[in-house]
Amino acid sequence: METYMDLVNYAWDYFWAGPEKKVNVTFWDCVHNYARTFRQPAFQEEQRKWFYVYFDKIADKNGDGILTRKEYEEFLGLVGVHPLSVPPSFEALDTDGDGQISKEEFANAAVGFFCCTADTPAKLFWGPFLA
Ligand SMILES: [Ca+2]
Ligand SMILES: [Ca+2]
Repeated sequence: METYMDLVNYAWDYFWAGPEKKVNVTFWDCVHNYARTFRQPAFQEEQRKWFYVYFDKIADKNGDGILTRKEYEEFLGLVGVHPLSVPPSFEALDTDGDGQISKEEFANAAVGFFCCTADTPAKLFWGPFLA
């Protein structure tokens, strides 16, 4: 759990806090920072590297290079997703349908979540959005 929180804190500093190291951001700060996804071509690859680290250090608990449904369930549990809500996300990320999530499938969905404005399965990366 400490590693997860360390990564979340690094991500906050990298993606949101900016050089001023803000501890709070406004809605417009969020919009401005998020727009880097579309303004800076290398930013998506930077995001991919972050999610490789999330995969290796957090999600892939046994380090075998793939995520089982249980591992992904535990990963989403870190952000409060109930286990019963995980199957649609797992199936969306498992694009080759082999019953496992590879590192590439994981990173593709993660980057797609932040970088793709089309309605794709990547929208389920962090689980379902609840109203
Ligand atoms: Ca694994
Ligand atoms: Ca797969």
